[in-house]
Amino acid sequence: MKIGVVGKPSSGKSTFLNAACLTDAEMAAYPFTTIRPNLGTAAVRAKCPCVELGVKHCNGKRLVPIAMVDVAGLVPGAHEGKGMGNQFLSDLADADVLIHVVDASGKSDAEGNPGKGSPAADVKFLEEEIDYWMLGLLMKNWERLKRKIEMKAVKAHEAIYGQLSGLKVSEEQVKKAVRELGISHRSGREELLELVRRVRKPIAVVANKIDLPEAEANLDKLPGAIPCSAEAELALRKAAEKGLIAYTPGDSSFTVKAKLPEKQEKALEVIRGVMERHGGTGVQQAVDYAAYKLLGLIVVYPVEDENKLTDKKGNVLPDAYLMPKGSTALDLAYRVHTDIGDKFIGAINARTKKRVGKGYILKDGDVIRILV
Ligand SMILES: Nc1nc2c(ncn2[C@@H]2O[C@H](COP(=O)(O)OP(=O)(O)OP(=O)(O)O)[C@@H](O)[C@H]2O)c(=O)[nH]1
Ligand SMILES: [Mg+2]
Repeated sequence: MKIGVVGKPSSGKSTFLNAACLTDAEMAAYPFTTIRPNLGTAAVRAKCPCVELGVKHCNGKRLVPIAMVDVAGLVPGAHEGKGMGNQFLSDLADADVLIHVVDASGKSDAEGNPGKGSPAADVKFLEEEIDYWMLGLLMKNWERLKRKIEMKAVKAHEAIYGQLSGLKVSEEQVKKAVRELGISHRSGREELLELVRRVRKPIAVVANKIDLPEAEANLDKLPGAIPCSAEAELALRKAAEKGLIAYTPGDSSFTVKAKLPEKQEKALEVIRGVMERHGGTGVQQAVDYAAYKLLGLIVVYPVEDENKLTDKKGNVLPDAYLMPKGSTALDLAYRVHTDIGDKFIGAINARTKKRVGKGYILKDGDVIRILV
């Protein structure tokens, strides 16, 4: 699973990535600081079953890894080659979900330069860029695909899914949209545009720079957006790494553990105020929202001993995997290793100690031993 971080230049994408992944991507107050994509590993919060099942692992707050990519800024017309053009749209191809980092302060224009911006317009243009990009991919081959559909060599949804499958769109959604829109070999640009709107990757909108009063004032223009200060989260995570504060990503507050210089103490108190107003910095909230609400993922814990809940070496609940809802015991086996999937003969639900078959639908928080 992978989260793509998108938005116009200078909206704070790389800061968001660094805050979520503790990476060292370059951040700066000028557009197109990022050109080549930055990769990191973020974490989704989960309730570790260790507490409930009485084994020692953590305090119940589990962080499950998820890949994240931060790409170059998008400007209106990117799909036609404006700004950095289309390249970074391909950098997003294998993302399952997007987090759109909007500069909610409205203090940068559409190209990311200091000036007047419209956060609401930013949300719209970004969606359009993604749609036109996907439309472009479809239109490029539409004449050929159309003929195949007309000759009944392939069904419309198969042809379209085949063309878009590299983008990690859902086959089910493509099928549903093709049916509902009545897409056939007679369909044209407008109908295909409506189709890509329906099947594109889900997008979580983040109202970034909420530490600035201008951003706070703009929140009502971004309905449904998650208020966020990537800069605050980054500062907290760095301070926590140095042992200066106690803070777990996603917490609504933090505690200071060391005597700090006055300037740093003041900066932290400003951050505390932002967190009090919004229930946290918003970075972890956005990652969790993308994973759980938009992708509907569940977390599953494979073990090799269903009684001690350990692997062979005695590590308690060693792994946690994010999986799509509806995944089966066999899917989990393949996720652990292709070999394990090939040799699968059954599984044991460690909570009930009952044996389950390959078709068993995994539940969030399941602890499973796979039998090979
Ligand atoms: N006040 C405030 N500034 C922020 C926040 N997040 C990022 N910034 C600032 O915004 C500027 C741009 O940040 P980047 O993370 O480089 O933005 P980007 O979207 O990756 O930019 P490009 O790579 O150029 O597209 C920097 O000066 C950051 O310090 C935030 O939450 N609050
Ligand atoms: Mg950047």
